[in-house]
Amino acid sequence: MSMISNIKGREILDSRGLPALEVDLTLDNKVTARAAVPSGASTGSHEALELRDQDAYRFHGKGLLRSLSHISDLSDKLKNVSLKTQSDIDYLLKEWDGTHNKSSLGANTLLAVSLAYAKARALNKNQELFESFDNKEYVLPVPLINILNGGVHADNGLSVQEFMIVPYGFSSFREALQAAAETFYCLKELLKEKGFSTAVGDEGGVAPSLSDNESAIKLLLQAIEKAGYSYENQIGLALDVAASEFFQDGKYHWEKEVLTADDLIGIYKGWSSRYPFVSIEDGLAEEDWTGWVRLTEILGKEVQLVGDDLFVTHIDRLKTGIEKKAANCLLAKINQVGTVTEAHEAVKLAHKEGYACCVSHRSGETEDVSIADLAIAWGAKQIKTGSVCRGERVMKYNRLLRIEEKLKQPEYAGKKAFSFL
Ligand code: 2PG
Ligand code: MG
Repeated sequence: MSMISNIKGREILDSRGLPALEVDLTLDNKVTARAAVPSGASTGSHEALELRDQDAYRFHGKGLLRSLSHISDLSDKLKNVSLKTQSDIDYLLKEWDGTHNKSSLGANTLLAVSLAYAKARALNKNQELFESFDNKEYVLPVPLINILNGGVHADNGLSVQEFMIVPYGFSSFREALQAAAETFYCLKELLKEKGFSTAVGDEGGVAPSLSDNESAIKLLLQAIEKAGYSYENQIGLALDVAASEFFQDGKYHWEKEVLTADDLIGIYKGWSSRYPFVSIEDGLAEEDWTGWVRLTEILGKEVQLVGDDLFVTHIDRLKTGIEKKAANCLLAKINQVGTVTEAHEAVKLAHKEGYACCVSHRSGETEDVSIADLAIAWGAKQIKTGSVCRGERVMKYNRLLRIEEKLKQPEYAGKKAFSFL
């Protein structure tokens, strides 16, 4: 592997207009790779630190000048250091940061460098990013497509953050995406007929002011039917409840009520028996381990239970979950932990322990489409990257279409992505 000759960072804007970090990493043979870092709105409190300047006079405190200065230091330190593998550079980044939550250099700073290096390594080997890892069994992931936004991604008052459709019953990614897009058009038509707004939220899903969460679920089912698909065996449903957002003083503040974990589990149980749910993410709060264990005992055999804020892509939190038997799927977000290697390690542990894995975007996204490649490279079989609307979301789907076209015998994960289907 050639050596790093320069790393140049810059502030760009993400899909919400907030500063995002981008770097161009150049090797001594002039190969250059560019990577950009996404950013969340409903962040788990155990996520690695996203370094922002907190200078109220620039970008309302969200500037990234401190990160840029760290990147310029890292560029100097990494020059002419001999690196062979991805973990070589990630180990150094982690060591130089030296904190448990990347609070000295910032997880965004580290990820910009780590991801750009991953892309440069692939380019240098004349490979696509998805080809540059050990796994050579390339399976196109099932997308969990957030076509109706609520929670902190919209201002419609719905407590559930993401209402997703999951087109698993198709033989290719292309067909699955087409079915999802057609369902999305039908959802918008239905909303228009009913006099609701079709304006979209942060992740490109519509964000109508509905009276309650269950109305949103019913609308999704109507849209699937109207588009001519079956919710019995083609398109399932998924939620990201993002329950930490409405957990206060040990209670869940849900649709004007104050509920216990058991009350919420009861609601999910009822919904799962009435509606075709395949996945529920962050159904309970990040600290409610007792609730999570019960939720998993009660629903874990019939529905995928995804830990996002619960695990924050951190191997230690995942280990705790495995020991306690909490959740059965890891949501993998590279910026939650700060390096490609650490996120990959978490995915490997999840797979080893029989947990499913879904690679995920953030609500603040950029033109960087690496997660499409990583979902394939890591054998994740599932990807969550927003609606079939808004450029920064569809770019990831389009990347998957191109990869599918490039593969000789592309395989779509389909039902195999979910152990109970
Ligand atoms: C989530 C994500 C992505 P955010 O909670 O899963 O959909 O949202 O990036 O705002 O944390
Ligand atoms: Mg989430």
